[in-house]
Amino acid sequence: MHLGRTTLSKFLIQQLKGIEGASDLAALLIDVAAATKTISSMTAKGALGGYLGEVGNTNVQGESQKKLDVLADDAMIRSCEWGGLVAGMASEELDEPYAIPDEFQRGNYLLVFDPLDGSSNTDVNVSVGTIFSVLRHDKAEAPVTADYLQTGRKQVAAGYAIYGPATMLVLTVGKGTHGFTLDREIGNYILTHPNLAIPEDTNEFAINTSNARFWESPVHRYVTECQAGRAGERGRDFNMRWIASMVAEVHRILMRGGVFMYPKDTKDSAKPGRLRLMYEANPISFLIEQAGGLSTTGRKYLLDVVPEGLHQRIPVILGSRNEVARIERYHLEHDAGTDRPFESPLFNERSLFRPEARV
Ligand code: AFP
Repeated sequence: MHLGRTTLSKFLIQQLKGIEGASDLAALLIDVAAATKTISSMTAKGALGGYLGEVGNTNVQGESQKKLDVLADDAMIRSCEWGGLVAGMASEELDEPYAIPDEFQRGNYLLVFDPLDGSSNTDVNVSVGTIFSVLRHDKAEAPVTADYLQTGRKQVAAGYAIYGPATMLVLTVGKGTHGFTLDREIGNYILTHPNLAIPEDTNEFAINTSNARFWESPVHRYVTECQAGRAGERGRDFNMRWIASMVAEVHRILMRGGVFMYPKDTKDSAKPGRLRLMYEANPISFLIEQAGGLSTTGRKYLLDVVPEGLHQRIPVILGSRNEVARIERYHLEHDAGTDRPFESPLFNERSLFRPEARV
């Protein structure tokens, strides 16, 4: 692979050699990439394109739709519906799966996507992204919702585009996780980050700490230990980040390691987590595992979760292998009742708050 000269098309031809349906899958990923270029140009124009602000209604998630949510959803559908490659599509923005119009042939893939993740950030100019997942559909009949409910292990491809200072596409077809940067002058994605590998250890965690009162105790235990820094259990200082755009958090973790947590919490009993399994957690987990990281609900690998609904939410803890394994151990110890009574390390024998420690 020649960095700086390998285009997405060339890369896919080389990566997909010997994979069943290689040419159709490559063609589909090129169509997805084309949609992300359209979305990139819209997010880059911002207010100048009249793309900011709300549409004025809510989506199936009960969240207010941004104009860019709808435009990005439309870009993904228009780019991928005509090529005879997909049997159907499912989107965060659509209550039901999208049926391919009769005028177009159906193919053997299901495309599932969040057209604009982090869209609450669009009006404040923070990086957002498109997340996509590709599953197979080997039936002649048009897919029904149940055909989409496959575990994450069944994905044949997954990726995201991140619309940041640079627009990048990060994807996997099951042979590692690779990053491409959009060269706007030639309108092509160029391979710039082949074979991404997440460091096994990290000193950086990402979680929305305003939800701390809703967390389960294993999460409390982990975060409190990180906050205690070198005076506490972990004996080293940690850093925290929270961008409120999952794609941006995950991209940082793929680039330099870290842990991202949107865990199960008691904020809303109807929602075991905030993130959606089919078009956020599963594709991202595929990328993370292919880059040597771990992705878990806290109690099981995310890619092994059997979906129950198209818009199902799920707890997500992912990133650097050794830290995620520690957090999972804390969950298992909690469930087994073997975790020692949790005391804040700020007041233990090594704390800074001992009388003689006061200077
Ligand atoms: P939006 O797409 O509604 O902005 O939600 C983004 C997201 O699903 C994910 O990208 C973030 O990590 C998470 O929500 C942020 O959630 P909080 O707003 O609760 O921090």
